[in-house]
Amino acid sequence: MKISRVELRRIALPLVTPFRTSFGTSLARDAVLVRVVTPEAEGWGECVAMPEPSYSSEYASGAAEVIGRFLLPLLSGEVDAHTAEQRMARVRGHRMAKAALGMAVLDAQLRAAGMSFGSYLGATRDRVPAGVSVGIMTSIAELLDTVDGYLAQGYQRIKLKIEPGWDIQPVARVRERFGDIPLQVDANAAYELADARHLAQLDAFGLLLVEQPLPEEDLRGHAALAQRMTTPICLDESIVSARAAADAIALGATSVVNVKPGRVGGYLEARRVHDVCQAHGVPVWAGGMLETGIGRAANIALAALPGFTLPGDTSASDRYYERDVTQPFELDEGHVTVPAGPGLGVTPDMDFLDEITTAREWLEV
Ligand code: NPQ
Ligand code: MG
Repeated sequence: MKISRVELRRIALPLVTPFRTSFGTSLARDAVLVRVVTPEAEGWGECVAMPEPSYSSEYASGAAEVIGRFLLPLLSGEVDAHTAEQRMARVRGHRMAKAALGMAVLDAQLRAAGMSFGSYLGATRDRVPAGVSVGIMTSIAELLDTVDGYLAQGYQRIKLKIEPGWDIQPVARVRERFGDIPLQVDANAAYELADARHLAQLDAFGLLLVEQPLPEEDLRGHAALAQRMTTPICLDESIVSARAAADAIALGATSVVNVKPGRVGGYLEARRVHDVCQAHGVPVWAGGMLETGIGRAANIALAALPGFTLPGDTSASDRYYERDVTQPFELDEGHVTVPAGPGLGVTPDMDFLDEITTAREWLEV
């Protein structure tokens, strides 16, 4: 198909509550959306980059610039999701920018073909169990109330953000109050290998995994840490491609993998990460980047692939937003439903989208 033109939108969607991690606190989701217009259909993509380079080196304005200045010019003439990925490979890095544009191309292609994301990617289920990510809080009491609320809503797994000074106690108190619920932690790279003895105290709590305890580049450190604690290590920030997943597994740096299409350059590469992990018997789960219903729809479809055997951060829309850009994803007996319609299976409410748009730009290919 030929891309006629592309719209870049910057949106600001307030969060229902501040979301605090080891790298900062977010009060709203400030993101870039991509709309690809073709004669046959329109497609939507969501860029997961944060406004600042705090989770990874990419940031929203930079991604928008790379999409408009370097990626879109590569997509003239006949393209599809695969050829777009190949052409975009000439640009080094900028995986979240590539993922957003590639997702919009794939959505347009699939809507035109009348095929859902799930069918295209190889989903084997029509609903997936939903986990929830719980931020760092100002008190244990607030944390316990928050976890209580999510469990009451039916969430199948609790993930606690941790950092030095907020780690062992919160985990111990959640275990004490709620017993053996499925529980894991995410440090977002806040520790060093020297903290191994401290982190090994987590082994007493039967966690599913500890996510990205050390910095993104420290594969050797994660492999050494894995020898010093029994809780499985799960990498997130470090896994930037299927090759990175294979290397981390071979080095003993990870035994579970958090799959995020934005972090690895798109949904085609995310499926390759899944395939590589499955080939090594390594379970994967779908990570989250506080996506709106656009990115959420695609992640839920991906989470329905066979190797996704752990609940992901595919929470309901109302975990983050009072009102979503699309029809909201809701929890039904602890599960979210994989959209069955063509492409993403959801469409943005354009009036609401206009209300939350802070900037927009039409680009010709
Ligand atoms: C993670 N996500 O797994 C990321 C961290 C994260 C759900 O924990 C704005 C945009 C704020 C993306 C905060 C979850 C964010 C963000 C945290 C991603 O590491
Ligand atoms: Mg993480």
